[in-house]
Amino acid sequence: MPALWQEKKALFLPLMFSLLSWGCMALNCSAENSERPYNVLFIISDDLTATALSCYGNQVCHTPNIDSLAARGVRFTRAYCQATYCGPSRASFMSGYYPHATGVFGYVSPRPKIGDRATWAQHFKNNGYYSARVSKIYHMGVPGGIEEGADPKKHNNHHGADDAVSWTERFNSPGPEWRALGDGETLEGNPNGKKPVVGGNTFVVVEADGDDLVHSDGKTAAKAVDLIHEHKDEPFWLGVGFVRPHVPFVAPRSYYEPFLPYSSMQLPEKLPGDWDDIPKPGINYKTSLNMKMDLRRQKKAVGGYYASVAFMDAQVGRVLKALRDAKIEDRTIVIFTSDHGYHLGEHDFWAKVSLHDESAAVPLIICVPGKKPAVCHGLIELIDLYPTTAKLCGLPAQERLQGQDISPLLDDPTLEVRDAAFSVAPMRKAFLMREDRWAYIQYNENGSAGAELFDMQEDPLQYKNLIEDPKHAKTAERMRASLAEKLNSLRDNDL
Ligand SMILES: [Ca+2]
Repeated sequence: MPALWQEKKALFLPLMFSLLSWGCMALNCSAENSERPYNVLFIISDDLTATALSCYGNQVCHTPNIDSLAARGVRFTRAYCQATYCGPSRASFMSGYYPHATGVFGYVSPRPKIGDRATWAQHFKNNGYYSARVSKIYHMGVPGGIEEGADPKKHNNHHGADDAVSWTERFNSPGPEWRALGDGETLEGNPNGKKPVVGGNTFVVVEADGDDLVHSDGKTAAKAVDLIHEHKDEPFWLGVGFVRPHVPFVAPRSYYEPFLPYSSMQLPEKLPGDWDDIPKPGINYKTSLNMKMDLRRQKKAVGGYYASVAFMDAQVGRVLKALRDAKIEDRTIVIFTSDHGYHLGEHDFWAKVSLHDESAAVPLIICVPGKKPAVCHGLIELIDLYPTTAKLCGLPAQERLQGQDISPLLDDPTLEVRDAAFSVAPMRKAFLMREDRWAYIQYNENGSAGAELFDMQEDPLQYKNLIEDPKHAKTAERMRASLAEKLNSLRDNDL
């Protein structure tokens, strides 16, 4: 029966090919370097600020599982995202190009802009790896896309701004989000308390009934555990995307206990006149004022956020345990990060978009088997992850990529790979150049909507804008020039 043979051949040949190529790769690996790690486990949280993690110094929110990874890997204290909200940040580190190179500033896939060039996961797939994502790696609406996944009528529409060819397989993790059963409150835009619990990009806290598996992140961890066991004998690039602590702040009740009563939560210091030296577009899009959140609601927002972080940390623990159980910890590179940071009331700012450090910096831990644990204060960018992991795994280098191989920092954390980190907030037409000592933020490409300059040694919390200070005019001018040069250089690309 020719048709059946064709079908069998169609299945058989690629299988033979992949067995042969994996066999060759395994031989190469053992011949060249039997110690070479070759799996990549990329764990990314959504809207997570480093300041909420105990390994970054938070005394209230305990994150033992992420801390355990930090204790055996390299923890970066100055890693920056390339855009301060989901869509462009994720499109950037997955494609290997800056947002101003691709023009991807919104919530869309980078694919139309990069043609057939391989994304990060796809480069590994093209080199014989099993490549998969669980839940949100490229942009996916939270909570909308996560809820839609749970709705059988909308079941096919919930891949978000995903890129199908990046993956051998992909899996979504639908969840109830703000509709979860439990005690919920809308904190934002609800001064009289009459608004019900709502969806969308709104500050909502739900102390949920039931266990971890009710929620998207619980299901994501469970699926990742299964995939690790199923694919432990072949090289894999596995992306595990947790959606917490993105709003709504939803977690099982037990995760809230350390943060009750909410009145015990501490808010950042509020300085009178703090906004007086901030240009108008530098006032964040969400503030205590425009969200109409009084002190009680602000403290509950912090507690709700921390509970979501603690819940997400527990899911990270399940995934890390699977690596140990599958006995592949010694040949798997583990990366933990977030797509951008988050404000928790600093300057009365909330959420993302801002280019202050709380929002533009990200937590980043890279754990490579055989390398010593360390803390690295060097400036690096999320866009560096693609070329760095390709190098560590011995994959072909690609000149076109705009990130840098920062793997030397994993051997010597005192090295300096970058003079500055670069990030943008496209919806504010805002740019950040972050050097060791200085943070320079500019609004509009020509600076016509103002700028901020901070001495990060003297003023790490960024209270005193020095842009008008004649003593620092030269520094401001130098950084304005280096920003223009950076934009020029990244626009010079192969796209
Ligand atoms: Ca995000």
